[in-house]
Amino acid sequence: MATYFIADLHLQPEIGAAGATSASAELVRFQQFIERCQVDGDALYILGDLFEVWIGDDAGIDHYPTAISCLKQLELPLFLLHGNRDFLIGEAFCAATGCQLLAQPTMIRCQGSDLLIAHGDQLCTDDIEYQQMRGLFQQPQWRAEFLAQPIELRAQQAANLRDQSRTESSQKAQQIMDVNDRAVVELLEQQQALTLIHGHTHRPAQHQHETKSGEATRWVVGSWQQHGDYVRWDENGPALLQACR
Ligand SMILES: [Mn+2]
Repeated sequence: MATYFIADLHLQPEIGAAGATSASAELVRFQQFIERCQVDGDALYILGDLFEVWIGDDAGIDHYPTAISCLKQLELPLFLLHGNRDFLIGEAFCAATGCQLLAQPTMIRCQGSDLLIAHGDQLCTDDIEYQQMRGLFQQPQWRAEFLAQPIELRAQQAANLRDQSRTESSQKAQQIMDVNDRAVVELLEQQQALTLIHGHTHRPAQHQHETKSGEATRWVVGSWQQHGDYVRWDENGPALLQACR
């Protein structure tokens, strides 16, 4: 049996402007991946940014019908962490998919090992502007006010935020948008963890870090769009794999 981890699928809304549904290559790959999980998986962890945009359960559940029914059909324990694109996923999504929402970060037990899971954006502490925005989105008042608006307005605001983020990202050094090593070590020590799996940076890799408790390993799950990156953890340990290779 194996435990599966995915992050940053950034699935696009399935309902087009004319109300027609369309299955993107990413969505088809996601469906195939879910079928694979069913074969030998004992759990699936989604480490954030499953969706490109989520403006509330009242809109999102209708915007991603195939992805939702795919998750619902999966007969495995299913866990989800918020990403920076889909942090408004809530209880209605969980009810529709059978997914359990986990706090960020969370220690889990996997194949006999303890490990820490997170989306990863909280570790990008060199990006001050980004962390300020993140802080705003965490505020209950901001969330309540955003969700109180009509769906069309929310969709427009989310599109503006994504445009802004794209422009800013293109002007920032790659280094600034990666995790900060000190933040990683602090988190590992605070959580007394020697293994961390996260996404967000779209830079699949295995890194080593020196901590007070010893050498720690950090696995970065890649994004879905290029190769369908995921982590599969079985009795031999974790491995970075690609769905379309
Ligand atoms: Mn992200």
